[in-house]
Amino acid sequence: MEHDVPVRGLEKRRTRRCLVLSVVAVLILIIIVAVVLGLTLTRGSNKLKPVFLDRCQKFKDSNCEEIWDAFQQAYVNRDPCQVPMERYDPLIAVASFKPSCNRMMFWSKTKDVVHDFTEKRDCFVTLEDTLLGSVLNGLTWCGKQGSSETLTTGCPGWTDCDNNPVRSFWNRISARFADVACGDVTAMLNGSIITPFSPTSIFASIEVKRLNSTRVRNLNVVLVTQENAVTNCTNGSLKNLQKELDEGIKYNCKEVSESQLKDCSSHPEKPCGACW
Ligand code: N1C
Repeated sequence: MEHDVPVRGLEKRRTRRCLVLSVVAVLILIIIVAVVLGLTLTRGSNKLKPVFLDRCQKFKDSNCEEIWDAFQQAYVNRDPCQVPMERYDPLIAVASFKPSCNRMMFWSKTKDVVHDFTEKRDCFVTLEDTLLGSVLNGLTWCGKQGSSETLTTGCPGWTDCDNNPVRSFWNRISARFADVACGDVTAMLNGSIITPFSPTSIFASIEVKRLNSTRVRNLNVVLVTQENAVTNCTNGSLKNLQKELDEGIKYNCKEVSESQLKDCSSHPEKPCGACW
């Protein structure tokens, strides 16, 4: 009996502590749920526009808001596997570019070597030097049905479905780049792989087919080789390339080692044509 009062006080304190702990636990749970929900609902949405505009504004006199609108109408509010390349036609119309005859550089499976070279020497123009190519280089985007958002995560990958927004974009602007090509055009292909002219590449499946002999005089292939080269200009796939070319376009192929290219990049005083 003597212990009755202190024991009851202890119990009360325990109950109060339990209550506080439960309230804190519930609050933490609510915060976690809210954060997770917030993250999933805004899953990388609307992050692309600022990058797009920022890169676009580096090109003088461009109407970047208009170009953005034309760009996003291609894929917004659509199933991300139902975006054929024609969806980008309006974009091409608002962001057209003037071709630089004799300076256009195509490539396949040599992305790093090509850009390393073209950045150091102001001789050739790749698609990534044009407004649309440079703005979207390295980015991923898609939309979803019933939403006006642009997502940058959870989008179909390059091979998940043919008509995905990123793949269709590169198909469409690569087609345009080849349509306007003129004079002598150059293509850097990879001499360290068995099939430098791969039928599934954009270069083979889109660009080469669209080079037109009324505008293009020569196609100069630069086959980039390494020490232990696995291919040379007699490679079978390059025979197919010649067959694919529009009659009247002259074909040329030269094996150039990567070290030769590097050497040339470090001597920008040499004339552009003197690298191979
Ligand atoms: O499929 P590819 O090469 O043959 O495409 C390269 C070819 C070039 O001549 C370019 O004009 O097509 C054009 N092009 C790009 O400019 C480009 N920039 C970035 C095609 N694809 C481009 N990318 C990305 O590289 C694209 O997202 C895709 O994943 C690769 C294609 O490279 P590849 O197979 O080496």
